[in-house]
Amino acid sequence: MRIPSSTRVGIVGGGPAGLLLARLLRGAGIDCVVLESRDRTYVEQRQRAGILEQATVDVLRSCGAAGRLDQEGMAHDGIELRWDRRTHRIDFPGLTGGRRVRVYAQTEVVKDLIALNLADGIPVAFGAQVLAVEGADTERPVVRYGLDGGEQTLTCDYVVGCDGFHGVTGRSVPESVRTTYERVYPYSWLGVLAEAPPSCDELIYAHSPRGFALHSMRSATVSRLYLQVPNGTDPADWSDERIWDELDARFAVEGDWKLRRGPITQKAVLPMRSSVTEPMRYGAVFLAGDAAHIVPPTGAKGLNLAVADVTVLAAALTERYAHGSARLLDAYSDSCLRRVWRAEHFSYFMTSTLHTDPDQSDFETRLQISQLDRIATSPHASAELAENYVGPPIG
Ligand code: FAS
Ligand code: PHB
Repeated sequence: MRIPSSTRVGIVGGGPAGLLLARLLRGAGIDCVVLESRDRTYVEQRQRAGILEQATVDVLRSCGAAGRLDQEGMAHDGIELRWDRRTHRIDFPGLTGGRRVRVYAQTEVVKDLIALNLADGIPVAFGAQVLAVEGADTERPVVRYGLDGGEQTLTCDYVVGCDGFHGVTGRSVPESVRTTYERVYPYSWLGVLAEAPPSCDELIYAHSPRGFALHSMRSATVSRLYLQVPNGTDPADWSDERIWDELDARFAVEGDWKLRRGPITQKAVLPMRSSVTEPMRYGAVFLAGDAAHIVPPTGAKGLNLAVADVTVLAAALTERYAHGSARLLDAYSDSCLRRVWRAEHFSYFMTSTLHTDPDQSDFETRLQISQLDRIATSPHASAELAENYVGPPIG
């Protein structure tokens, strides 16, 4: 595919944020280019999120990217919390006036967006390593990138950094105007993909003295599971049997529920971090998704926040080009950060309530148990969790 040397909006990163932004801009008749450093196969296979909020589903539908999601996505009306061999179900529709979530893997969202964008002729360059974004404080910022052994430039009206936590676009925001708020957690997640039918129709979030565990799924035959492990854990130290035995111990509950086992096909350790970079805009450069903020995956917010950011930004760019007004562009950072900080707090709440910090005191453990008891016995506490989990409308 020929990549032009100039465009209206240069998008750095071809993950969900960059790919969806490109699709929304194309729908508004705004030319853009996506520059992705990895190859297509790598981006499509990268195991990540699994839960889509209703607002995310609505946006994907609005731009014609929900065909397979509507066929294969699994609507979920609740989650189960487990602790102290007890269980409590959070009823999303009952507590939020009908809202629910869908299980549909990020890998599938990315595959759908790439196929649709390429079919519509949106320039998506794979193997394009962005080296720098220059002139952020000018009217014609330039993206410098390497492709096929040579160096190219892309001159833009605007550049949007959708290049994730380790991206380069954020560096074009001078340190003098940039503030990063961060918390690194004293544990990580060992995530596994197993050829085992889900052991429950819904997700199970389990608190245990041995550490947190999460039961999720990808289909009727594939389970997605996570367990809290020390930072620096090597996945190779965890045999299939050790993983299943540990999950069994952490999901233990009264009654005859049984964890269904099967061959584990993927194992990876991912660190847990909360991080927000403010502002999410500097001059002609905008940040969206993980390039601007990171949440621990306990609240299933990362992908959904990325979708919300680019939906707000696409509307702002549409107003700019259709009506010549920069009003929404000027409001982008503040309006996104309100949603971001709400999701940061919820993700921190779910993580600190459900995980067992190796250095925590017995007093802190009792506080966690008390919080879980409160959720189980108070419809207001359950509703607060449900509202945050299903997420607010976008805009
Ligand atoms: P992404 O990181 O997905 O995409 C950024 C893209 O930019 C990548 O494709 C990268 O290759 C590219 N890029 C980077 N630097 C570049 C450069 N210099 N030039 C060109 N391209 C460049 N969220 C959940 O809600 N639930 C989960 O269970 C969950 N699990 C996760 C597991 C892991 C291991 C990680 C890292 C994240 C997880 N997340 C989860 C969060 C995740 O889903 C992100 O929120 C989501 O990928 C955000 O999408 P993007 O902002 O597009 O960033
Ligand atoms: C997943 O299915 O990958 C998943 C679901 C919920 C989470 C985190 C990950 O909170």
